[in-house]
Amino acid sequence: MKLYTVPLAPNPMRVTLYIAERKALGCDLDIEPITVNTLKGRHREPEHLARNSWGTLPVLELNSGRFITESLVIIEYLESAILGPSLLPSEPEEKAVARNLERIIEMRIALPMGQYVHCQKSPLGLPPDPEKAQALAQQIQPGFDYVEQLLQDGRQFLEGAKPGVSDCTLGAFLQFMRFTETDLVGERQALRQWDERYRGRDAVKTLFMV
Ligand SMILES: N[C@@H](CCC(=O)N[C@@H](CS)C(=O)NCC(=O)O)C(=O)O
Repeated sequence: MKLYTVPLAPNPMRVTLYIAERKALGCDLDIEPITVNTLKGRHREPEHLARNSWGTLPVLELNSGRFITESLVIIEYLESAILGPSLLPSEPEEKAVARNLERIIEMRIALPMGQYVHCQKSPLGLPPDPEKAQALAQQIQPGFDYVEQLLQDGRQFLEGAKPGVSDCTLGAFLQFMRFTETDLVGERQALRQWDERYRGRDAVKTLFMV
């Protein structure tokens, strides 16, 4: 399989983090990463549009030649296709709780965070929009409050004792926030400690650029 990706961008990064976590658990994931240079606009060129007409990254090319273009679906595909220790729980109720948390983080934090970064200091060169950035920064706060509350029971990672798919999503988007050299986490100590704990692990620490 091939993973078309780009460093720093958060959706590709959450898949990269997921792959690193599975490898750290001892799984043999035979996936070749291929960088598509978004700074040069390569994701908008016919070669990439043939893989994904939306022009976004990541894209997973399956051995059959088909393409999967949504990061969470890529992760779920790898969960079911690559046997061995995995990140999502197998028991249905636990799996639903883990997926539920991942969706909350994506919708309440990750989506506005992605827009926020592009309004502040877009790696794609989009024009800054400080007013919109300010509104997005406010929009993210309840999501951070939710995570801060969740961590109050002393859990090490977002879903419990082990890193899960939620950690990959939040970790990738906090890296993207750091790219703007801003900090929207504020006084939330549990979230701050989670961030340090997650980033300090061997599976993750060499992957982050900021
Ligand atoms: N829903 C998609 C979103 C992918 C996405 O928006 N990727 C960004 C990078 S984080 C991208 O390729 N942006 C380039 C563009 O839209 O031109 C997913 O989760 O994979």
